[in-house]
Amino acid sequence: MAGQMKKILVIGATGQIGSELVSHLREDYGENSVIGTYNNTDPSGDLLDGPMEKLDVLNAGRIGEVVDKYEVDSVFHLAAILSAKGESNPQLAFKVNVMGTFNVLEVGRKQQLNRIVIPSSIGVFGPEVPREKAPNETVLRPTSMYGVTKVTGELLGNYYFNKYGLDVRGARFPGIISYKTLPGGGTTDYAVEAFYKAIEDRHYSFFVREDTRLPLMYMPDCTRALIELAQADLEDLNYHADYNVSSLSFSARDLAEAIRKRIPEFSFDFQPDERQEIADSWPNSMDDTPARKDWGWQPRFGLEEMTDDMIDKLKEKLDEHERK
Ligand code: AKB
Repeated sequence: MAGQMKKILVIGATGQIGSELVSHLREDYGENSVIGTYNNTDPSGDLLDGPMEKLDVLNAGRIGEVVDKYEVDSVFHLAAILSAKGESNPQLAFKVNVMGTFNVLEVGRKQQLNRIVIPSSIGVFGPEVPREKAPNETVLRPTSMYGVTKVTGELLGNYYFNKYGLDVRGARFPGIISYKTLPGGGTTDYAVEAFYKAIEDRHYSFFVREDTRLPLMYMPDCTRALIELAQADLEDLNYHADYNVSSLSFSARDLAEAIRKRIPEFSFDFQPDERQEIADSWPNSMDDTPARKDWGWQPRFGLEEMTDDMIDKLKEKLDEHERK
């Protein structure tokens, strides 16, 4: 049932995670063995070092065609509408997230793919879940459409594994902090925007309260988690589409102070908007014991290391843009 990953399709390759995952996978598997797809955002930079295809996840036939063309055996399906954008257009979020995932799973079933990896999110949790160390196994009653679609994706993934033997894997990711590609339309976007604004404008108005504490993760840990989960032995996995993966947990004020320690002129305030309600429905931290036990998950970046690295790399990137 479980085969090796040799030809990998990354759907949503121009997004925040995809744009970094593709280069890591190409380092490991070879440039021509990792095919990226994009829809609304054209690819640029190192994404163009290997094959790229335009693809809409709502077009199942086209997914099948690309899988055939490159003899793909494994898929990372990253295309999704995030939580805040999903609340302003729940119908679109349902269509893209649920029907897109369904289409990918159906292609996986019909074309007998070896592996499908689909990130889930802390969005699956709702207000009833323990705020601290939300367990892997708990009631999933999210209050956002994004959460509804992510729970559906997990259930579908587990269903396809049990019913058809399709090797579907997924982890519940926290908010991801990164400097290469901006996230678009998430509730945890403040944790990325704060860095840009601190460097460019020296001021940031957080759109959440200062005591808002959420699970977060630095991108190098995120791409490593995805690859390690994908490479794990199937026999070791006690879960499939729904592993908690935990790393950082800090408040908006903690983040602001960590940035100010490195950029003393940085000033900030807190002006919560409608995204606060989504943030309040999510836990502060997750218990990821099953991921640690089953496939050896271990985060590497703490708040201090992440902040140092983020500021260095982002300054480099913004300087380079200015020079061009
Ligand atoms: C969002 O805020 O919607 C995402 C997520 C936590 O899944 N970053």
